[in-house]
Amino acid sequence: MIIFYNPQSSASRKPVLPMSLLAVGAVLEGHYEYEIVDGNLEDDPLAVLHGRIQQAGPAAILAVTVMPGPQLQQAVPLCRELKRRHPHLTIIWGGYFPTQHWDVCLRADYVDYVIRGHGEYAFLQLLDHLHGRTQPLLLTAHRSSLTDFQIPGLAYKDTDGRPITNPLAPIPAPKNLPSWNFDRVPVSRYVRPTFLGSRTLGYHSSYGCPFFCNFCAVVNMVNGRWLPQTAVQLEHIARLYHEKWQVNAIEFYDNNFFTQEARIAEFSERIADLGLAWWGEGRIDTMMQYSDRTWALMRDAGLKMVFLGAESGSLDTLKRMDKGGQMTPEKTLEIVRRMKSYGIVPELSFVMGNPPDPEADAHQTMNFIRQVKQINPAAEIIMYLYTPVPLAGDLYDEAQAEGFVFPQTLDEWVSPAWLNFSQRRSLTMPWIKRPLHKQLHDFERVLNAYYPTSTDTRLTGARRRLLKLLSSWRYHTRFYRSPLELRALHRLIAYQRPETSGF
Ligand code: B12
Repeated sequence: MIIFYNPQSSASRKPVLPMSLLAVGAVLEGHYEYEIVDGNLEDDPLAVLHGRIQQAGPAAILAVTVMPGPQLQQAVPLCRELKRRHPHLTIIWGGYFPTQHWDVCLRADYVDYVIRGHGEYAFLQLLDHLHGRTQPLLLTAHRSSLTDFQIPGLAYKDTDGRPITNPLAPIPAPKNLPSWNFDRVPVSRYVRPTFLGSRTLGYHSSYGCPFFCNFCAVVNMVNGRWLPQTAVQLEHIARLYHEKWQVNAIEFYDNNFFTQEARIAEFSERIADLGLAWWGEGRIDTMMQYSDRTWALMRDAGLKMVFLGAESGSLDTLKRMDKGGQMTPEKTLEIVRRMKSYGIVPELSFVMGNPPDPEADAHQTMNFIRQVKQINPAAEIIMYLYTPVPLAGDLYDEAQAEGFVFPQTLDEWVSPAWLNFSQRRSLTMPWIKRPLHKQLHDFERVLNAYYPTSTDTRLTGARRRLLKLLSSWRYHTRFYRSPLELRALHRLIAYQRPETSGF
């Protein structure tokens, strides 16, 4: 029996469909018994898992998906305790965190295996191995040893307990993978109100991203590959969501939903009659190449907002990020203008405070953001601090040169300082000096007051006007320092940032 577990991501938000586990579970249908437990829906996940493991007996396998941040924070003590109570339990981790930090995970005695990258087939192969259903590829004296199997994407411990990883598997093509079995989760509990619509649900329709930006964790996962589902498959999902759960808005969580113009144009045509609102993530240079016809089709099919990695107002920084393609700050301004004419909101994310000169970098981008807002005040701005991922490239090299080292144990990863790091809120990165951090914070506060987000559905017109009025002098004089009055006002009206937590 395989018990999948999705650790709680955040107590303060309504949960997102556990897509990773639906995807991995789909390939087990008809081969293995499994169930999905979601920590976001349970009051006492430890008790629930303990009970299920007891029921499942000695062959129980606990398979956990782990993102950095709150999920890791919950997964560590939970897995440690479950292993203590059930020493024969096999615990397997997969997802973004273990993909990158597989060796640290395997050094913990409560993690037996790690599946790296898109794990559908690797997981199935590992299960076959653990259930004695595979033949070793090489016949050696140690027939049951994993070194005999070379399962791509598997990381495991050698006989001395040392972490070892096989190379990543090629990413599976989502269009050929079995469909998710929605009966495995209580879907209606994941339908939530957002600024897009009263009944919003998420989906993920492609794997990977064809770019190699060296601040992005996706590169470690897919190494520059991008494989989509077809427009017909996407239409099928949209109709299913609409008919079965009365969904009126879809968030496409793909790393790069808009990579292929033909797919998006066809999808837009196919779902135009549904009256859905939708959102996705894309690249500025890619979407600047879209024809006017495609932009009009997307608008008519209900596209409301696109999350775009603008990253920086400096061409030099973009180059150092290996942003690739044809990205320039001018392109960002062009797309902001173009989207305004279609009434589709650009949600621009920026990575602030990049080494080696974080001060200059941050100031240049702050000024750039002002230019963006001048062109299109509706543009949403999301600011992150640069947080390294273990990838070759200028930024990571420079971070290391400044004394940056990743934690070597899971306990250190879940310490408060590193949890902040994982959520891109860390104050402790060697190249970010406290005053710069404060300046960025202050700027964000003034900007959010002068241009209140459209994604907070509870912000009434009067509240928006009040925020704008009180922040106006600061914005115009660029006096951002210590905006205590705006902080108080934001608290009073419980201002909410867009989907992410920002700084
Ligand atoms: C949905 C999502 C969330 C949801 C939670 C999802 C959940 N599980 O409950 C929410 C919105 C809560 C969230 C939060 C955060 N997220 Co998030 N999230 C995503 C997102 C957009 C999609 C993940 C997904 O479901 N993909 C679809 C599935 C099918 O793919 P997958 O997850 O990669 O799963 C495959 C493999 O990873 C693997 N696999 C995964 N799990 C397992 C488990 C087992 C057992 C096995 C065998 C295999 C396996 O196989 C799967 C199938 O191929 C990704 C980006 C992306 N597009 O992938 C970011 C992403 C994972 N998030 C990220 C981050 C940083 C966060 C935060 C920690 C910080 C932040 N500020 O955003 C916060 C936490 C904040 C909080 N308070 O909780 C980063 C991770 C970066 C990194 N360095 O690793 C990502 C990559 C975004 C990014 N580009 O930076 N997130």
